[in-house]
Amino acid sequence: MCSASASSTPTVTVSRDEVITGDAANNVTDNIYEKIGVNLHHIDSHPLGIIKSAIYSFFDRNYPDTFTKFDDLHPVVKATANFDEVLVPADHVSRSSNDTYYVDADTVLRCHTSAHQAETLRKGFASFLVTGDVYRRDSIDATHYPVFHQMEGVRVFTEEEWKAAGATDGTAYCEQELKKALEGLAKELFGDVEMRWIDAYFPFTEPSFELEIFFNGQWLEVLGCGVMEQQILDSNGREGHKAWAFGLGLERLAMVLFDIPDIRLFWTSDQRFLKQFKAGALDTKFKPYSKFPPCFKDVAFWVSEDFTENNLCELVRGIAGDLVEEVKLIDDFTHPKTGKTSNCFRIAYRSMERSLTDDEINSLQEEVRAQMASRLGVELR
Ligand code: FA5
Ligand code: MG
Repeated sequence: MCSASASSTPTVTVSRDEVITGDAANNVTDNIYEKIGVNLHHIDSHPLGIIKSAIYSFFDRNYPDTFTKFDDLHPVVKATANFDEVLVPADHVSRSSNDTYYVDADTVLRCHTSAHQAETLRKGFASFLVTGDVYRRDSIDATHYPVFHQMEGVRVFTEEEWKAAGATDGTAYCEQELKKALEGLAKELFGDVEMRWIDAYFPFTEPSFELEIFFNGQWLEVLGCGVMEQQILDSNGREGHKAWAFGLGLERLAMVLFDIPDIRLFWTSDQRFLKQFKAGALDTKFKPYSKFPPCFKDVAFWVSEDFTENNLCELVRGIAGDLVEEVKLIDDFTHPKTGKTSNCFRIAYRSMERSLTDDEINSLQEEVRAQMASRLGVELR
């Protein structure tokens, strides 16, 4: 249940054929499939393993014997668990195949650890932490990656518990306890960093909040949270109880804690990165071992009806892998006469490990252009 394996060997437990099926709904690509079972958060000396342990120890110290920990629940889950059981509306964008990886029409790569809320409640756990890899079709930049890690936290209170604490309103009590826990965690991890609460919306909590931390000159969203919707508790064996819940982005927290400037670094096998981190050491500041210049390539085209930025990002990631640093829309206009829309995207290529040659970048870009025309059906300009 609470495995703390220090192994770095990928342990894929679902075969490629089970994940990359010929099902019409399947949109899992090879580079996504390869991430399943890697479980970076199981490696004690990896920044993700270090941050996971630090969060565990915060909760163990401040809430002794309260949270049950799960960190090996499989990322292939039923769409019902990922969406319906946490009340995601039938027409919510996150259900679209533009945003989520489908194995088949009923099965997805979880897009958040909230996929395990309902089943864990049904199993009888009242307070738990669920850590795991999550998968999203998303944009490309230094803080977004299609595979990342979350830790879900849930704490259920019985009516006796919140009344015994002197509260008159269970929801207000949960909100207060939630913010106390997360502010305590952030203070412990980061000390005196600038942070702020933002009102948010999630289908599974009300009220809902996000916490942002000031990092590298910008506000960085590190977690979402709120008071659990009553229906989730009532449907899963906790009638009339109250709960708070959060979902932390582990990469984002680790970036702030260790000064890691780019989310791709978590996946590198370069020892110049990995060697800088030690199990249990929270005071490491990452020292960049190289700063190779980025190379920018623009691509302009008339968009097709079903063109999306996520599809473009996945196509570029499929060709350039982790050599792509950012894909950014820099121009968007609609021709007044023809009504056709033109987009221009700027693609930044950069290796974290070495300098790239012009030839290498040009051939990547040529392949991107070719596949944009053949697979995305856009008209290059
Ligand atoms: C959720 O996933 C909610 N399930 C969180 C939650 C749980 C809310 C329980 C309420 C109760 P969101 O989509 O905002 O929310 O993602 C949560 C965190 O994951 C973000 O704050 C961010 O830290 C991280 N995150 C989101 N997308 C990416 C990405 N592409 N790459 C890296 N980190 C990401
Ligand atoms: Mg968010």
